Amino acid sequence: MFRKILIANRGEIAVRIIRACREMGILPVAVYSDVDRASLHVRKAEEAYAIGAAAAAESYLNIPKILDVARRCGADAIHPGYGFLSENPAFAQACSEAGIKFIGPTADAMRKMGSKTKARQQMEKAGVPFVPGTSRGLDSLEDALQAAKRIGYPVMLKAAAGGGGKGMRLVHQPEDLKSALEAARGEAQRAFGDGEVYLEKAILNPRHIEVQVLADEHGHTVYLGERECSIQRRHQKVIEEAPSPLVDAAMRQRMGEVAVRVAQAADYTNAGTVEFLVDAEKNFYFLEMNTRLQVEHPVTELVTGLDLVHLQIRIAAGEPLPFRQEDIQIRGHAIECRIYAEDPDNNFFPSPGKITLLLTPSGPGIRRDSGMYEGWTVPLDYDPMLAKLIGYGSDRQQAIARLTRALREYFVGGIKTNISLFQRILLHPDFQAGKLETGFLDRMFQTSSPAEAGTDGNPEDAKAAAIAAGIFSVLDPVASPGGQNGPANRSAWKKTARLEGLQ
Ligand code: MV4
Repeated sequence: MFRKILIANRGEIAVRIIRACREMGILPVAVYSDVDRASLHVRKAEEAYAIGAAAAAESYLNIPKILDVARRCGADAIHPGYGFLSENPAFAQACSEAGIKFIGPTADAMRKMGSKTKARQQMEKAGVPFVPGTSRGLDSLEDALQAAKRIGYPVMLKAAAGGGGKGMRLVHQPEDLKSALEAARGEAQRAFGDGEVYLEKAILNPRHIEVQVLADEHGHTVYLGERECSIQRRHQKVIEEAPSPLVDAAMRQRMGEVAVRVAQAADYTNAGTVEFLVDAEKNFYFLEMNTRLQVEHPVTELVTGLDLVHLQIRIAAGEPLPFRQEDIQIRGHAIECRIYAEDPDNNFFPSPGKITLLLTPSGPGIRRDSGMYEGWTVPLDYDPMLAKLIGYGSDRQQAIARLTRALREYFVGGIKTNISLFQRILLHPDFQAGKLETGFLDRMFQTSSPAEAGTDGNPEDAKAAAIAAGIFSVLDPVASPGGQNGPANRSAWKKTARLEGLQ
């Protein structure tokens, strides 16, 4: 087993990995950029090394600097977390050449899954269902027109080199294909340095359901159930849960077995996630494979009772999986909220700054994976995710009840956060009913502002409602929907009491 592991990351995931190291008696080593000197992961590590300026290219993406620290401190292995270098084959390769174990898949496995067209070619070989489309880049407009005609509109243009929606264009008719193809190519080139674009049949209003897989270095591959990740904003996941309200035991087994075939086709080892698009008829199609531990791994840990970071480290140390597929049980329900330093009342602009007060939730069924502490200053230089708040219960209703209770307890003073957004989502009737297709948030933002809710669009009523909402938000800032903790429906006696107090 490793004696010392370097964590090539920051924030909540670095803290998460440090915790696993401590529990396994492994010394955790942190690296940090100039603005992260006082951050939580540095404080919790056994040793910490400055690696450069705030810009990621000067620090968390700087392979030579990170490997130099690994050599100097005598690290046996490196855990990349997610983001940064976690899916960079050159980094995995460099670790291996330096004799330092990369805790993740091999560079080759990453390369097979990094290009979406290469991944689709792998899937064809493995007999995995994927969205009808082209398995190579489009050579010309003529090529695209013929492929789209064969597949049938609407079609989706996609960047071969990327994910996350960049370079993606939905095309409903042939006349629109030329401009969409040029736009997709340009965006892909700018985002990934590779303008290769391919084409798929568009799945309208899809669900995003992903399967966690785990493979050791002795040929054993298992799936650990699925996660529902359809509630996204601009291709960023906002809330994730396990199990998916849409998936029954039979579908879980079918998706799991396909996910295992995907991993085996790529000679995959360690933790990975196979993403699927699911249509209204519950058909599922391979979308892409993420060759890293994901942000939302805690919901899988809670419903399986497994620690995925422990297992990643054990697999990297050459141990066989300590269980078989039939030993894996899904029990209860877990829902995760990604807490961001951003202002939902100001177009979600980042809200960096000093955390002057931090009231954190706990109690039954609450897990908090956080990189924050009171007095810490949130830097502007990185992704604004501060923490993840996860509610676990014996069923979905209890998980929701615990999570909404915990969100009311959560207060971060000195900066804005999106905590109030989650109350609105979790209390939304469509969410409670499990109606989670990917357009959920767009619909919620369009229809649930106070001015429109319940006034069926009558302008005079809408104006009156807006004034009323404005008055309440001034008189009771904590309870206003945009406030940190204020669920839109703060109880009447609290509002009355506060109003009387003010008169
Ligand atoms: C699609 C699609 C519809 N049809 N592919 C979004 C980013 C990347 N993960 C793939 N995505 C999509 N691919 C076809 N053929 C719709 C989306 C999509 C989406 C998918 C899952 C969750 C949220 C989404 C939001 C917008 C678009």
